[in-house]
Amino acid sequence: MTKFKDFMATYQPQVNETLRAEVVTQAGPTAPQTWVAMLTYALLTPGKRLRPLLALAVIDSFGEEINPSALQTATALEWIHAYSLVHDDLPAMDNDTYRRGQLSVHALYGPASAVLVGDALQAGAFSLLATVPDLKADRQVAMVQTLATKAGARGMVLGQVLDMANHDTNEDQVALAAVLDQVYQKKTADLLQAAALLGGQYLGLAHTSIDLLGEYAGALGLLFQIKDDLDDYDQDAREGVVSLVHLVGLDQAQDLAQQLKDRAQAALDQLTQAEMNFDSELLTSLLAQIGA
Ligand code: GRG
Repeated sequence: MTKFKDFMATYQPQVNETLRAEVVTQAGPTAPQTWVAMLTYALLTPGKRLRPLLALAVIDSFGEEINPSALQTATALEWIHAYSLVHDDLPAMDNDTYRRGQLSVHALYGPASAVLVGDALQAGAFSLLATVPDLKADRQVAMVQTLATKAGARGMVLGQVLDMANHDTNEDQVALAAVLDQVYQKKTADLLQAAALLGGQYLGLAHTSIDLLGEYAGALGLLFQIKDDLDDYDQDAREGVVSLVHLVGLDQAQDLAQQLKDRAQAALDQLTQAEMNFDSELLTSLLAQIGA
């Protein structure tokens, strides 16, 4: 379990420094300071940086160096994640005043600015992938395509659409649980899956190995959400929030969590068989950390 914790402690500062520098580059030399400040605020508020760290962990697990190209690739995921949080907090969406323990972007700068910050962060993510230094163009294109698919109309944004529709539904428990499972897959797991896939595409791995990374991270992403629900079980009940765990019950949720752990571990085991250079220890440690 400590291996991924150590990895986080080592690379979180480098991820943050890369994010900070990229804002300045993307905004350009003539950008107003207030605009740079808004983008920096949205990206640099305290967070785990789990998505970039997962992409970096994949790269590290194949013995490759965490260099500026790897960091640029990985941080593109945080640009998408940050945009989704900024837009999710808007008055027209969840209307949250606080995010990551600080004022949300719309609460601090106003909703119109928050829309624009999210727009720029989303576009910026693709610019980062398309300009990764010293990376073959076919790998850049594959990464752009993957991130667009996982973040867009059939991925994370669809998760939000389904979630919004879900609030108005009168379905029974079983149907609701199925919808929520779909929401979790799209809203949470798809971007984590993109992180692992991007790591594999950055390395130029065979499709079969990239698929196994996707399998691992898809299960990890769902586990991440179910664990979050399990941790918040009592608080959600008090606040009237209906999570998947409430719908299926504690026992079944715990069974599901175990199945997801097993599925993720099986993907890592297959990858170990398929790839001589792959060391599964770091990704196993992340799985243990999320599943603890
Ligand atoms: C496109 C508007 C729009 C929304 C997309 C991602 C999303 C849907 C909304 C954000 C809110 C939310 C609760 C999403 C579920 C994913 C999730 C658990 C986000 C929190 O991720 P962490 O725990 O957060 O990694 P930090 O702050 O550590 O980065």
